[in-house]
Amino acid sequence: MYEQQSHFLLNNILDQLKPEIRRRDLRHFYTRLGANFYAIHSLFHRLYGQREDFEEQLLRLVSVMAGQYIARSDELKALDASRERDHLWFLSQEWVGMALYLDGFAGDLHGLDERVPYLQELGVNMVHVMPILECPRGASDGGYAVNNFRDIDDRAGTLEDLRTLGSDLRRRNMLLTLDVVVNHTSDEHEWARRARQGEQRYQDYYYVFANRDIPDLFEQSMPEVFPETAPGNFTFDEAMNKWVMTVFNTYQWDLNYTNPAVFIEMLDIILFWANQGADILRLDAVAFLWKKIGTTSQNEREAHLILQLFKDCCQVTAPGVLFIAEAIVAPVEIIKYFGEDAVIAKECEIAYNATFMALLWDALATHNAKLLNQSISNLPDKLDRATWLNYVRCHDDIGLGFDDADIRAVGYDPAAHRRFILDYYTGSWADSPARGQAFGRNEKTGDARISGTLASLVGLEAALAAGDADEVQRSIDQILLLHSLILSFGGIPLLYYGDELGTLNNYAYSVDPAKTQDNRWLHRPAYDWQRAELRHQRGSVEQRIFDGLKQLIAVRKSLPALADFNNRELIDVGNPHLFVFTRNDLASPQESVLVVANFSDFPEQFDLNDLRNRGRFTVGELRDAVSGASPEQFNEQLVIPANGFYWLMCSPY
Ligand code: OTU
Repeated sequence: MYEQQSHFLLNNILDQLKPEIRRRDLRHFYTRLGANFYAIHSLFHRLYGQREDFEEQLLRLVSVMAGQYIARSDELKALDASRERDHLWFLSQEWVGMALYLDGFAGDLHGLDERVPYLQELGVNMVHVMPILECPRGASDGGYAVNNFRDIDDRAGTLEDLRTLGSDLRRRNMLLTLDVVVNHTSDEHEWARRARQGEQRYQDYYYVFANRDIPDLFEQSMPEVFPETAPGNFTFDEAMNKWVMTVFNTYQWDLNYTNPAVFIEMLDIILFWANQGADILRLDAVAFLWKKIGTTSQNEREAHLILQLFKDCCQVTAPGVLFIAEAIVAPVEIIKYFGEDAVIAKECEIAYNATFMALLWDALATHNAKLLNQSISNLPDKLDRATWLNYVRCHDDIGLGFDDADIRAVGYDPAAHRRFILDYYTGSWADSPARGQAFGRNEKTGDARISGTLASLVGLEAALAAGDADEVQRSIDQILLLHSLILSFGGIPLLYYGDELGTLNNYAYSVDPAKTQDNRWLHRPAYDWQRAELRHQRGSVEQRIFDGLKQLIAVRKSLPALADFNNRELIDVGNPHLFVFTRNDLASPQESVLVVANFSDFPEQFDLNDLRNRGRFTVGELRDAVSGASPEQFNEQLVIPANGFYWLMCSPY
């Protein structure tokens, strides 16, 4: 019954499309629309079906999809078609990403174009350029407060520059990732300005309230994202004389997705950026898309429906384009952003593996992999056509997002353990070489997160200051150890700009009034390209890190076992310092890889016989794929150096 209704509606809509749309050759569009319409209609109906103008809104939705399909270039349409044929393309081990701030890395889009060879030298072939849209001149949350979703900030360049960069990257078989900040706009966005001028239509784009009644109800259960600098979730706007919901900073107004006009506008914007040549769109803060009184207003069911609807619509207009879910939430919640009850991703194909990231930092601070092993073995398998974005650092703080039950299961008290991790990385723990700072400390909950660059967090800053060569070496070993894991775990590794050179904290941010309140700027470096040249100087810190990573990346690309087909198996070798797993090459099992990582400051060992006896492997002549050498052994004991790792070629039975 229902499908018939949706077919009837679709035919009606097609009849009503404007003649200029109908006249075009839309064959592929119609095929995909036909295939997806039942889902689109159902989702749109679940979200907005109670409205009288529902059908009118649905017509607008389809018109937007058709309009952007018409605007899509032939080159991108051809890419869509080839990716439909090879629809698991992004699971390949050949992809290696880097996230960067354009101004800090290269100044502007021209500069970035010139620096592409540098990225290629390292082996990076996916570039995530963080927000470059028009944004406020002062504080803009690093561009995550957007003034205009359809134009590049003039400090970064022009739309034309972006399209040039996009086609340059395509020519080099590299991918472009751009952000779409779907949850909020800046208070300078035209919608916000018109809301302020009293236009009801635009006040309805946001959550605007005449008094504190509803805000107070929300506040009873909503946590605070930036408790120190933007406490509470609402801001009083003088011009409107009303309260507006601002979950992040006071100048970031949350969009109201109960209004279908907002959904349609944002879909149009998503498709617009797909049409500018983005291969992947990072959807920012997706956990926050739906607000409900009495809840945390994160991970709500409707937030998932919105994402599914974005995906279904994008699949019609620009099916080659992937979504990254940026949902830095609890482990069991993150995985839902691939889409629940599905075999292949029906929301976002890629999700930040914030769980793994936080666990890596835990392992480093504790010198053991207990919580890492425990938590990863508890994670459900991801869907088939979906993959993780694995990272060590990004432009944000490190949140200690592990599960309390897992912490208890390995014998720690959750509160005390989190306090220890925080003390360790902020350097207040006696034995800690880390130089991080606490971010987002919440006096009410005792919660806090961590800022600082990878190099400063692992102790390179302290080691260089002390002139301690051993400690310098240890920091470098740890930088490579962490990367060896994000490069082998399964998923797309996302390096963070500056980490490949061991960039230390940038304290200069504190003199900039637009940044001084936000210590995440510690780890958002401005490149010193002179220093980057040191990567060519043998023995320099920069060379040791850069070449180490370059080697790891090259080896990753050569090992099909490292592609992401749910082909990972965790192995308990009975040594808590070690994190061990296999990556099975499904096509040629003898090319499988045994990944072994040692988080201890001392050499560690495990018994290879044990593995053999358990009938899991034939490990004959051992060879480390990274160094090409045979690892040290004493009888059957495999020896792993302090903070060392191996990618061993092996054959599981
Ligand atoms: C994202 O952050 C961005 O990555 C941040 O740079 C922005 O400040 C923020 O959105 C607002 O646009 O929303 O789903 O703990 O991890 O705010 C998680 C802080 C987010 C960030 C969190 C994150």
